[in-house]
This record gives sequence, C-alpha cells and structure tokens, in this order.
Amino acid sequence: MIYIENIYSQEVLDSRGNPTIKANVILSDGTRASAIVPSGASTGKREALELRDGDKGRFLGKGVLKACENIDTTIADALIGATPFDQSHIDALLKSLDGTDNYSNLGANATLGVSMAIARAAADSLDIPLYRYLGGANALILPTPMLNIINGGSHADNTVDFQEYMIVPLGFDTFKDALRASTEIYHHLRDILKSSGHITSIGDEGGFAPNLKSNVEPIEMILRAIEKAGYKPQSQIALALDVASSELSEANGIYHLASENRKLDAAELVGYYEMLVAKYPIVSIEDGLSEDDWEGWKLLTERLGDKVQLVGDDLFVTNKAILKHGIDQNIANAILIKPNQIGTVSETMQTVRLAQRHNYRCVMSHRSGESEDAFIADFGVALNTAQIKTGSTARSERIAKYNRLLQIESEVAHTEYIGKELFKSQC
Ligand code: 2PG
Ligand code: MG
Repeated sequence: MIYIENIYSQEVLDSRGNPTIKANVILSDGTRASAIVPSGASTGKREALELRDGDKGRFLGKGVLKACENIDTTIADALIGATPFDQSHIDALLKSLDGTDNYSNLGANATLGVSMAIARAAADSLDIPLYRYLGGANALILPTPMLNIINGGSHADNTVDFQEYMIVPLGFDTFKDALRASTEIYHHLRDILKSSGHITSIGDEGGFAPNLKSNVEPIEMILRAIEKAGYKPQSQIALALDVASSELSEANGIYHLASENRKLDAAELVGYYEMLVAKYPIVSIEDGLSEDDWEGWKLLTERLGDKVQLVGDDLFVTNKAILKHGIDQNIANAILIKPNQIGTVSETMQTVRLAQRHNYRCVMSHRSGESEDAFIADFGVALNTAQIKTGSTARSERIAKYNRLLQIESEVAHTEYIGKELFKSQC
C-alpha cells in the first residue's frame, strides 16, 4: 500500500517578493510533489489565518519560518504513514491538529500547502491529471476567465479606487479563442493608454495601473480597446468589476471614492452601480459593498441581483458557514473561491458544493500575491466552477494558470466553454 513517506517545507518567494510556503511531499512509491501557497493584499477580516513570523529583522516581519516549522514537525509527524488517496481524511486531520476554527495555531498557509501537495502527489502517483483526480470524469468545463486589465485600489500605486477592471470574454466557443481575444484587447489597451499620455506600468495582477481621474474612465478606455481590437462589447466581451469596497469604507457606513473626491453611503453607492450597469456592459460586480455592511448588501442584491452577478469575496471568505448565512438572507448570488481563505482543499470543495446546491455561481480565484503554481486552474476545472479570475495576460504567475487551462483544453475531448450560456440573460 502506498503511503506518505515524508513531508517538508521551504520558505520561497511570491510574485510580490514576499516569503511564502512551499510544501513538499514524498510518497512511498517515490512520487514527489509540491505546492506553493498564494497570499492576498486586500484580505477579508474573517479569512483563515496566514501565519507570519513578525520578526522585523527578516523580510520586514513577513517570514514564514514558524509555519514551515509547523509543517516539518507537527504536521509531518501526524501525516507520515497515512494514505495520500483520502483527501477529506487528510484535511480533517489537519483541521483537528490545528484545533481552531481559523487555523490560528498552525497557520492556513501551512495547512493549505500540505493539503494541495498531497492532492497533487496522489494524482501523480495514479498518473492522472490533477483536475481528473479531484473532479473525476465529469470535470469538463473550461472556466470563463475574468481578466483584470486595469488595476487600482490596494493592488497598484495609482489614483483608481476600484481594485479590478476585468474583461469577460464570454462570446466564444473555446477557452483558447477567448484568451486570444483578451490578449489582443490587452495589447490595444496599452497602445490607447500610451497614445493618450498615460503610463503603461502594471500592477500586482498584470493589469495596467494608470492615474485616471474617475472610476468610469477605465471602463471607457477598455471599451475603446475592445472595439479597436475588432470585438463587440457585450455580446463577445463583457466587463466585470471588483470594487473591493471594504478597502474604501470608512466609519459610519461611508465609502470614500478618493479619485472623484466623493463620499457615498451604501444606498448612493448602489445607485452608482445601477447607473454603471445601465450604461455599460457590466455582467459582474464583486465586493460592491463592505464585508461588514450586510444591510447594504441586501439592498444591492434587491436592486441588482436579477441583472448582474454579485460576487462575495471578502464578504464570504470561502467559508461555508458565512456563505450559508448569506444564502439564508438572500445576499449576493455568487461567491469567489480562494482556497487560502479557508485552509484546505476539502473545505474549499465543501463551500463550492454548498454554493452550487443553492445556485450561487462560483468563481475560482488567485490571490494578488501568487506563484508559478497553477493548482487553481486544475481545481476550477475539477469543481466545474465555470469561471476563474486569475489576472491579466501578463506576469508569468498569472500566465501559468492560463497556459495550464490551454493545456487541459487541448488534452481533453468534449470540454465545454459556456460563457455565453452563463451570462445569456445579460447579453
Ligand atoms: C481579490 C483578490 C484577487 P487579494 O480581492 O479578489 O484579485 O485580491 O488577493 O489581494 O485579496
Ligand atoms: Mg476581491
């Protein structure tokens, strides 16, 4: 019988040059696999704990040696000898070893790294792709990407308040064609920015980070790029926003749009979104209101929930219990799925299952601090999330995911790309 022979960790770097965890697993049949954990900047308050050393003498306090030690001692001691082929058992063991709700003992960066590395080792040992191991024969949907081509908020040092302006290439029959169109638009956007005197440097997720005067200007620029590239806004390329509004909220339920020099309450902000949705081909808004503003979310869902996808990221933090609360109260209609918000592969799967049972859409997602690890590409296909958010068509840590999806599409027969179907009522 094949068992886990060794588990060990390394402190490596993420795409922002911050330390993160690489977990390595060796099986008794000689299989070796590893996984690298991502890290967010605009994190939700109720995310599982990312354990950092806090020793200012190393990496400005961001080292992860304690989390590494937890892998090399507590976790390795408990999991060596176990079968790698029972993911939910492995993840339940990780949870009970930690003993808290949010992994504040071992660190969710430690547990997720091991959880992912064991899943990958199991797949490699069986000589099947990761998406097939985690998803079975029914894992056939290539996710429609949301590509973040203008970065703002805490992902860029510019004046744009909203964190992410994304294009959604929904009107195509294959992932490959959708990605090609998106890439062409990205290049045209660079030319447009350049010729109108803006900088073309990029933010954390590979989108451009120009200093623009309002939160509408990026939308206008992107629409010009779509047309210049020869595509039709709406029917072929729609737009999506991640406002990440927890970052804009002040005390007393006020949201500060600094670039427009305006302060809005929740109802006014919802009114602003209604105007945007009426005027532009926007099919999805993420974190339109702050994670603490459930009243505001209720209003947003009432007013726009049957017109656009409303995605809870900081709001739900991939947490099944919080999502359940949202479902019960009719808050949002979709959830962002980030494995490191919850701490293991199995808990991520549970949250996706709950969402899918209640017709909440799922968007598999990267973090703003990423690595060359493309686990989420396989994971999105495995869980039929049908959507993925993994940055622009620049920066290798983003491209790694797109290239993996291209490979999956090319090696599997009967895959489906269902962007048109997903957003048919909006296009
Ligand atoms: C988000 C993410 C990813 P971060 O808010 O959706 O784009 O950002 O990883 O910084 O939380
Ligand atoms: Mg978000």
